[in-house]
Amino acid sequence: MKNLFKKLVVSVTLPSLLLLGACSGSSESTGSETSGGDNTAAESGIQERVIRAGIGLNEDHPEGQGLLKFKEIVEEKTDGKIKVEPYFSAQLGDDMQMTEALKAGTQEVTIPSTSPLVGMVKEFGIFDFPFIFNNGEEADAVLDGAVGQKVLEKLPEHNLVGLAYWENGFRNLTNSKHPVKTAADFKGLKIRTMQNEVHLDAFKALGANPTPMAFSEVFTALESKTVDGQENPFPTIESNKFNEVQDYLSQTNHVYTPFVFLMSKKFWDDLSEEEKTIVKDAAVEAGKYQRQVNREANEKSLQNLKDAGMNVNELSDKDKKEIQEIIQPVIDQYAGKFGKDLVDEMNNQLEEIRGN
Ligand code: TK8
Repeated sequence: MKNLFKKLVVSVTLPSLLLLGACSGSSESTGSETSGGDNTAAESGIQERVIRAGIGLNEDHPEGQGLLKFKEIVEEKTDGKIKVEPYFSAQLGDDMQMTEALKAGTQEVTIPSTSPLVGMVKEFGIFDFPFIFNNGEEADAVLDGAVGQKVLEKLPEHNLVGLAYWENGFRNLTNSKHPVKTAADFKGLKIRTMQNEVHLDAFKALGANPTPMAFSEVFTALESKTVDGQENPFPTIESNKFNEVQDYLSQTNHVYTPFVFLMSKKFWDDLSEEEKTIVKDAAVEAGKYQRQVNREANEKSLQNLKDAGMNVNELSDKDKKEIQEIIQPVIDQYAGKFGKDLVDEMNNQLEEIRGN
């Protein structure tokens, strides 16, 4: 009888205390604003749960390292009650397949490139504009600011919650035919791109012959010469050993790709406020770590690829400018499609950062 009474008291008072805390603003939850649902129950407590988290890249890649960091933080903060099971190298599927699994509630976390998600949330496409960011810090400011947040708010209607942006990084072209130094060098090259219309049209504008393809098929497509080339940041080229089937690496730095930390909304909605805060904060914190690791890995990977015998070249400012001019109409066209206001907001923020 005494125990039952105790239980009752606990179950009644704890949530109300939390509610009071939330109202007085003393327990500021960073997680609640991303829920997007009408799940307002301020439940507390941490339950035993398993988060199956899959990514397309390998464990040794900075994304893999970031995922391990997320696991470490979540398990530490929940005393091991919430377990994170990491799955690397597209074991659970490609970016799009895993995203579908999240929507269906059969997987809890994935951290895809934003680019193949543009078919679902078109606004992600504004980050696919070539040469839009000059460096990682500019990307951080836009992604972690109002613009990035506005795009994340489109996710709950697709049964997804976006908890943070991580970094895939600046992409560079590899191919098996010849060095790519000028706009003319792109002509006729069969290039694998992500499933993204901006990328496809940009390469088409340059006279290349782009083919969209899931990432896990890329190595084989390069090896069998189904395509001549592909483009990805240096750490991915190294981690996936594309140098074994590609001789030429051109430092095009043509576009920045964010990763977005996605959680199944079904799983998210079931979490208590306390759990939401832990999970969201861990995604952000692990993301900061991941960006740092990625930036350090970038230079190192470039050197390793040179040492491994790749023929590496840079682009002159003049050639870069010419390439930019050829691609600009593609950007202008898609700016209208993805939302002029959002694009203006991004550009204004970037101008401010650059002090123009
Ligand atoms: C990994 C992908 C990948 C991306 C691509 O899941 O597809 O080329 O850059 O690394 O997100």
